[in-house]
Amino acid sequence: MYLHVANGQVIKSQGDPEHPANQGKLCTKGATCAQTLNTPDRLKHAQVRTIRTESPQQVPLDEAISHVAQRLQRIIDLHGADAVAFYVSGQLSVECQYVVNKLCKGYLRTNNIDSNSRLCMSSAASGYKLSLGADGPPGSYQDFEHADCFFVIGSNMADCHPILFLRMLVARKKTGAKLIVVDPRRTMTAEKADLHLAIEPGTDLALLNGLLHLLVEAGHIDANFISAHTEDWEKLKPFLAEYTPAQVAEWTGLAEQDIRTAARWIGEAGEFMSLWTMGLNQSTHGTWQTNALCNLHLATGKICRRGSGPFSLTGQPNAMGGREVGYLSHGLPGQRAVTHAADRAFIEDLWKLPAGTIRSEPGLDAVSMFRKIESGEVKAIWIIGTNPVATMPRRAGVANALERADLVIVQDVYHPTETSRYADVLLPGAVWAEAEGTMINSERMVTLMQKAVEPPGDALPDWELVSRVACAMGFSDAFSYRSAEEIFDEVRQSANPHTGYDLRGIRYGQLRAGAIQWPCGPGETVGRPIRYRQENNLRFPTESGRARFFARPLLPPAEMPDAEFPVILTTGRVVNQWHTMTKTGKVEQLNKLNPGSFVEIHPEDAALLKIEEGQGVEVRSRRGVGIYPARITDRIRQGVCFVPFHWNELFGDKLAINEVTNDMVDPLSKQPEFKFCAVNLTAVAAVAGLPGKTQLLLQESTPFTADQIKHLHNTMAGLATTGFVSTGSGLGLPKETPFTPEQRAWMSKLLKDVFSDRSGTQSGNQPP
Ligand SMILES: Nc1nc2c(c(=O)[nH]1)N[C@H]1C(S)=C(S)[C@@H](COP(=O)(O)OP(=O)(O)OC[C@H]3O[C@@H](n4cnc5c(=O)[nH]c(N)nc54)[C@H](O)[C@@H]3O)O[C@H]1N2
Ligand SMILES: Nc1nc2c(c(=O)[nH]1)N[C@H]1C(S)=C(S)[C@@H](COP(=O)(O)OP(=O)(O)OC[C@H]3O[C@@H](n4cnc5c(=O)[nH]c(N)nc54)[C@H](O)[C@@H]3O)O[C@H]1N2
Ligand SMILES: [Mo]
Repeated sequence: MYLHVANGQVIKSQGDPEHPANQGKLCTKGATCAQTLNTPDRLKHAQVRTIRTESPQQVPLDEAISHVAQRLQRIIDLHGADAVAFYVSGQLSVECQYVVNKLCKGYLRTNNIDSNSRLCMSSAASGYKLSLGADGPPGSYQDFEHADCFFVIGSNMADCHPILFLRMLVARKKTGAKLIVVDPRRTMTAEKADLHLAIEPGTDLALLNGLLHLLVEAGHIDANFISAHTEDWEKLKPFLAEYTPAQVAEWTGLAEQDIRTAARWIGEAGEFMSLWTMGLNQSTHGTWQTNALCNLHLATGKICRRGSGPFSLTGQPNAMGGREVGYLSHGLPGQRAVTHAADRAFIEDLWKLPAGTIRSEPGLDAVSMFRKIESGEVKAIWIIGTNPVATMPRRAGVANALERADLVIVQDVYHPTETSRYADVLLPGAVWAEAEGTMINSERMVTLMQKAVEPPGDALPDWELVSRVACAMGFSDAFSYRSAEEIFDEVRQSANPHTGYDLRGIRYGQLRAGAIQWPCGPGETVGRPIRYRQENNLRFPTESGRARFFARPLLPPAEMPDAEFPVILTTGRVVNQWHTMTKTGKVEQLNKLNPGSFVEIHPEDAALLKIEEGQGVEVRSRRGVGIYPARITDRIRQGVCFVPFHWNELFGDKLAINEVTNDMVDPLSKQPEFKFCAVNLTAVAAVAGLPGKTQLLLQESTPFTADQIKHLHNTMAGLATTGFVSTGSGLGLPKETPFTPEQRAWMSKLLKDVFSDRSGTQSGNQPP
């Protein structure tokens, strides 16, 4: 991406036509990102508090750094290294992810570091590792132009990977490739499909096994590939018998004919590509779903060749880079694991540590980490580039944990966020446009983010904040990096011949001219688009060199609907907002397009529950409750409702859907089941989503007619701040709405009262 800079400020962003991933195209969020760099809530200075009931005060950065170093050291001295934990992000640079992992696992000697990838890609990662031997997709985006059939399952690409989706649509126009979309909702992605399978949530394993059953039956199996490159096929085959089309149709709620059509298209396709994201990963069987999907490719031999393969679409910009440098609790740089003696020895060497320094047990995964803080076993947490109070399941437990902790360090670029409100120390990070650093996408393309402008105030690149704390703790021999490039050169030394991970041929100098894909060995100038294959020799990075089949039976999600909680809740994203909206929530154009939260409900469910369009609906689970305006639509299955997770407490009361979600995890990947829990729905009178006081006043002393209130319900419920326009004196109702000037003035005053209250709590004047 190019940034246009004037007077030291980024004024406009523009796509880079040479970049291999997007060829110059930007989505709405990329196109407007310049507006998010310099906002009033930008965190420009460090803040510290030593007394819990007070709010943090601005201090010089050096003071904050030595404060962090001393307090961490004291907690380690008193309680041991495992009393400290790090929770980091797939939105940080490779260099920051690497340095924080090195500090934690190598120097503090605890493996308690995990990242928001745990909520995102960890089921794909564990699934790949079991099926193929190493993490990451085996192919590249250029496969799009060569596939004859796309199988998109549990992914709303049109909204969440819009540029890639466009690339797929363009490719399909040329190649005539078929598109099958498996999603319980008729999303924008499903709308473009040749075949939409509106599956009953949580039953994808039945479908995947059922498709393989049909592929076998039709003889669409590559026996040569199976015998040359895989193992355990014979164990899988008998297991498939149960997954007859009739049985699968019953389990999945799909038409038998549609299942047969999908199998035929996959079987008859010359090249077959499958794409998936959170609809499969965020499940208590996410790893198994990845295995079952890989089974389809291995059985048909449609993998590791141009146009074919299983392809998980990574969510965050650098979650791939983070997984590669081992920023999950079991990982080490170069796709290595703490559980492998040889991997530990290699990294101890690289980090110049005595043998036996790195601990061999995986540390705490994200969900366990916050539970252990809640129970008092872990005393300190350093959170970098993620907003767990809004994005972890069962968020009330996360908030409790942060209240309970002795020390909460939050390194962010904005304040307040839902999480920064709990911080004892706030460290000001620089955003990507203000620092150098690399990021790696789903197809292993390494891109150098180049510095366009200076960070504001005392803000520093994230890697530098971490390195400076490490130096203050006495590790200056290992952390006196002068640049991100120096760190990258260390990362390059972690190449792994076993998995093919190899950045040795990639240097900052070349990256300045353009992105490069790994594997790229010494002396090479371009990467390779297909992994595991050298000319005609295909070898998977498992011990035997063969990929593995796994028999993965259909099991129910952790919490099934019952009489008390009869409806399935699934959660996810909208096209113009990003996660907790710390950036997109500030862009007027985006807020106009996706102004507020909502709950999607099927018309028949709505009729049964007497819920009207726009009316407030209480979504309640065993854990908590949220209130959202109803969006009644047949895009969703009966018995299922959908709520986006973007709007949280900074935007109004009772908006945080993670108050409601379940924190049960996949036993292998430890990824939580955000896509399935049991809820009940009740119509409520209040205008959902508006701050509590607004709701109350609207009911009590309103100068509005019944029709006007309905209008307010329909247009503004759930919008909180973002549903209003800014007027000279604050927020107000848009001009084109049917209200008198007096009513508008009344509303403006109300909003002023409400939001001046809220900004008081937000800026940390009161303890959380
Ligand atoms: N606009 C936008 N784009 C984003 C992001 C964002 O916040 N906003 N975030 C990025 C990140 S980090 C990620 S991880 C990706 C996520 O990208 P996606 O995974 O595509 O997005 P989600 O909306 O979380 O979920 C995808 C779909 O899964 C479906 N689903 C739910 N339950 C099931 C099920 O049981 N089976 C199947 N087959 N499908 C199911 C949902 O209906 C939904 O349409 O998006 C990335 N891109
Ligand atoms: N219910 C439900 N919950 C979900 C999901 C779901 O589908 N449903 N999806 C899950 C998934 S896939 C993901 S990836 C997570 C995302 O969850 P989070 O990562 O918690 O969400 P973000 O809003 O992206 O948080 C990023 C934080 O980092 C800050 N930040 C941005 N840039 C920088 C930087 O350069 N440096 C620093 N230090 N900070 C920065 C932002 O201001 C923000 O506070 O949410 C998960 N939670
Ligand atoms: Mo994600």
